[in-house]
Amino acid sequence: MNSDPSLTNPPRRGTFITLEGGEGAGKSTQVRYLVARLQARGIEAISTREPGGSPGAEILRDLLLSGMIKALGAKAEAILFAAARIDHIDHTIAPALAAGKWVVCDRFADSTRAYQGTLGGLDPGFLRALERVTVGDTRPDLTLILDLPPEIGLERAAERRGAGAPTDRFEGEDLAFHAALRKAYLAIAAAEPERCVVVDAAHSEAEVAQAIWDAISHRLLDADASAQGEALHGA
Ligand code: T5A
Repeated sequence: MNSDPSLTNPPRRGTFITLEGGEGAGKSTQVRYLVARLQARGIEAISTREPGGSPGAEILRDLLLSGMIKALGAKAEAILFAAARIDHIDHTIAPALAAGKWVVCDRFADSTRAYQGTLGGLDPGFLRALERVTVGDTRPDLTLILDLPPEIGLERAAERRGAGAPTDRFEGEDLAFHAALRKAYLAIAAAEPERCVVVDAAHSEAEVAQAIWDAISHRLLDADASAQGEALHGA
């Protein structure tokens, strides 16, 4: 009989973290900080993004951000974001979680809720149904919502893009849209406080990174350590 549990038990499911927020809130920057910090602790972690994150979804990303799909309307756009998400989950997220890794994802299903929900005034029932069939059990363990006045976020995004470069599909929407988007994210956080933490993104990169690390330590690492302690005591 095999007595080594590592040979008989499949690895524990990894941890799924998503970062959300409006344009230029600092998500990509913070994904890099976070993955580096997790890896420095010896945790196997990968970074990924939406739309995209797998070869098929990256093709859809180009299409979605080009603005070519805009004419089809918010409902069709939401369905295409969902199609990209299915490919991303199947080829990148689910395999990494099954291997016990941490997955840190720049945007996920809350972006569809916030952007397509705000932009198209879509029926919440339609968005919920779409999310259910797209995401299934692959729900984030923790979602960090980077909150920032849209004026600051758009300014940061414009600086990064450089003078004269064209805006992408959603950055080009008016300020009222970006203000409504911020409200939509805060409403998601208020509705699901067990999953979401709002992080004030108006501080320096290092300060935001520390706030994110504090949330992860509090919500995931401490909880994980005490669960392991309880398991040991119970053994
Ligand atoms: N979308 C996406 C939908 O509509 N529905 C969906 O379902 C999904 C998944 C994706 C677009 O698609 C939409 C939302 C988006 O519009 P994207 O190119 O991936 O587009 O762009 P975004 O996700 O919006 O990300 P951005 O690149 O605009 O912004 P980030 O990632 O939030 O910000 P980041 O880290 O690139 O930083 C922007 C600039 O600010 C600086 C950085 O150095 C950089 O120059 N910066 C800071 N400056 C000062 N203080 C800080 N704390 C800073 N942090 C970063």
